[in-house]
Amino acid sequence: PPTLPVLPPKASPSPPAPVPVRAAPIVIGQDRTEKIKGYTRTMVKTMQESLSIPHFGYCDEVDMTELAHQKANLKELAARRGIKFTYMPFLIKAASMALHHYPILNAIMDDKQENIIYKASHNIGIAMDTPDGLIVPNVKNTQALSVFEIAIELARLQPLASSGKIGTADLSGTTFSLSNIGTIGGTYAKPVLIPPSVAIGAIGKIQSLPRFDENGSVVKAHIMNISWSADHRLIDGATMARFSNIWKGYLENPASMILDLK
Ligand code: CAO
Repeated sequence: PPTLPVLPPKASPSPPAPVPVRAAPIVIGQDRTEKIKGYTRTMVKTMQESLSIPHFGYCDEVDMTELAHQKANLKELAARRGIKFTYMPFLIKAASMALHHYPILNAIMDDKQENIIYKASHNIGIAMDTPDGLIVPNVKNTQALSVFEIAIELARLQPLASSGKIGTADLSGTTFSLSNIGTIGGTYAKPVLIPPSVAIGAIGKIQSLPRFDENGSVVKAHIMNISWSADHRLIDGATMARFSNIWKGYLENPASMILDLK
């Protein structure tokens, strides 16, 4: 009897794309006045102050493929120690390590605009989206913390921020900031400085995109955009670009980060 052709096994269906989070529509039947308070009140004041600073922007893309390959492993290792692991601690540690090369980006100017104060602690502010609005607590002394210790500190700060219980100590003394808007979406942004610090970076969504490898072949890469803003009174574009290159280098080649870790 004729034999039936052997069909190739069916490829398992790819997982469905995540449904974008969409807030329930709020119908406002008539004008409503609401007192500006809480985190929004702070945002009004800080951003108003920020407006007096001449900002410039600098953007680049970072190939996160190596780190993306390590993510599952790192997540499992951290989970065994009871901590949820994301990219954030790496982004923060890489920034701190790059700040050692460009301490001017971790400096502030005194009120009279006569002196530059180079801050010894790398207190990296992290923009957090909470039910009550934007808040920027900082992870203190990141220059002395391991990537895992930064993850622990984020795990302490995040629930405090979401429940509106964050204290002044966690909010004050920011010397440099990162804002991971990519957790919500978007690629490039135009972040606004948090005075008196002189630089901030907005992290875009990591996307799977085609890129050329060193042999000229097209490969699937995990690409993340970074948008820096800096205070042009103290920082010039070349300094920002050189700092960004070091930060990017650590993230693209995590082994180089291990070499420089103290
Ligand atoms: N691109 C793609 N995926 C990302 C990502 C990015 N840029 N950043 C984080 N993710 C992933 C994480 O790895 C995690 O994935 P898994 O669940 O598979 O591990 C998931 O998204 C959720 O991450 P998270 O939000 O729980 O944690 P985080 O440490 O990455 O970020 C925080 C923490 C506080 C930065 C974030 O929750 C947040 O609030 N972001 C918004 C910041 C903001 O509002 N900025 C604007 C300020 S100006 O108005």
